Amino acid sequence: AAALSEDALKELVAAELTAARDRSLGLTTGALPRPELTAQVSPLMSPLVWDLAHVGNYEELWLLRAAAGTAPMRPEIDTLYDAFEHPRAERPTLPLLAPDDARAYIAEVRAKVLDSLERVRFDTADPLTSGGFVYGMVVQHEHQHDETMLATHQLRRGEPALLDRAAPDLPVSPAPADEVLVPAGPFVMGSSDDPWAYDNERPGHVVDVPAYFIDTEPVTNAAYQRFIEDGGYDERRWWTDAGWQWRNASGKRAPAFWTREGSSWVRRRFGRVEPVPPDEAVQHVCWYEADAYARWAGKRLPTEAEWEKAARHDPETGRSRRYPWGDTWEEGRANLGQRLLHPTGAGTYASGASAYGVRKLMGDVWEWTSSDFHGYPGFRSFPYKEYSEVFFGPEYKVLRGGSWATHPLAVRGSFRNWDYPIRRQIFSGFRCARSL
Ligand code: AVJ
Ligand code: FE
Repeated sequence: AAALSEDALKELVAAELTAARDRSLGLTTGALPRPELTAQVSPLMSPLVWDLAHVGNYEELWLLRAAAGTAPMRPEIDTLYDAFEHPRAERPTLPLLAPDDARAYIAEVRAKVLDSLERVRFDTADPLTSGGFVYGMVVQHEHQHDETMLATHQLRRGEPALLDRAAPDLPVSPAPADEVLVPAGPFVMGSSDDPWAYDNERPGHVVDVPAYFIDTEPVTNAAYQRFIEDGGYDERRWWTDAGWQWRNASGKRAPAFWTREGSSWVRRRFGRVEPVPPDEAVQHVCWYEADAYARWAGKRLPTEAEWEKAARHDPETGRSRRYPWGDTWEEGRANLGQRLLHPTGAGTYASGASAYGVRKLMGDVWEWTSSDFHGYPGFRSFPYKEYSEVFFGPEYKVLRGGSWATHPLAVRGSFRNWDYPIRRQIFSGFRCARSL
């Protein structure tokens, strides 16, 4: 992107804003019964119509008011869509814009944004517009909420509302080994010059990582079933104190959306019930489950640095890549972008392997790491504290790599996601590591 002229960048921005909007509208129209847009499916989630108007309000705040210097369009609604003023559980009780009004508002914002794009200068001296940063931030934000809306869709009951495409015929070649050794040594974690990087990915800094083994594939449903069948949920020694507490209080004994049917497992996925595919990466597990599984397997979760070194470090050049396979996004190397509504089977996407031969570090499932969410050394919040900084601390665990639901523009090797260790409505799985 560094080589693109300002005009070319603006064309890209306009096209990506449009693509993101098509996706958002696709998740809030179609076969979805209209009352469900304003209903609350779970206290964990916002009504879909909240996400929709929030995306437009965020766009107004950053691309119109901040970047283009325009006056507020509807200042009275700002508080409704401020994620910090109203927790998710409370949102259905707010006087939210009705679906048609919400769509009209976000369309009006968008028209003004596209109009203002010609006037706004991408000023290299202004970090907000330099390289189109704030536009990239808004595109990513919309895609992030689209993924959140997919989690809402997964939680809802009733007739299926999303079209599931047939699984493509992907080449399958099993990884040569179940795990690989990453030798001890330094690598560059994070980035100081990625134009799309959020503040929490910055600055790039050298981390010296002791040697470790890391799994070449995420843990599959079949492997996870062995943990269940082996009594993994009943064995205190595999669980941390907090994990055991969660296990007792929640009563959970399998990933979310799974139910036992005779001697096998079925899962509910976007309104359809189907056998659990043994080969797919397990998803909808919380951090405590991932952590307990890893101990049962005689391993542990990778740290964030271990995950990122396996994904990005190129031992030949000493550089960190943007993606496991190289510096540019390439279609077909990862299961990202909601092309499917599920992870793929083990052995796929060999072409997406990292320099160390580790597969599926991008896409399929978000991967829990053992790390708490903290700022890197030299962290400075930008452009606002509420994106990352207010979440730093021991309550949140970091997830890496994106899921099948994550748009390619909203993830890269340095991207950091985070959530509470009890959460499993997200598209979360994991892989294991162990020290040498
Ligand atoms: C990075 C996924 C944790 O959804 O809370 C959306 C992204 N930030 N709006 C979230 C986000 C502001 C964020 N996560
Ligand atoms: Fe948001």
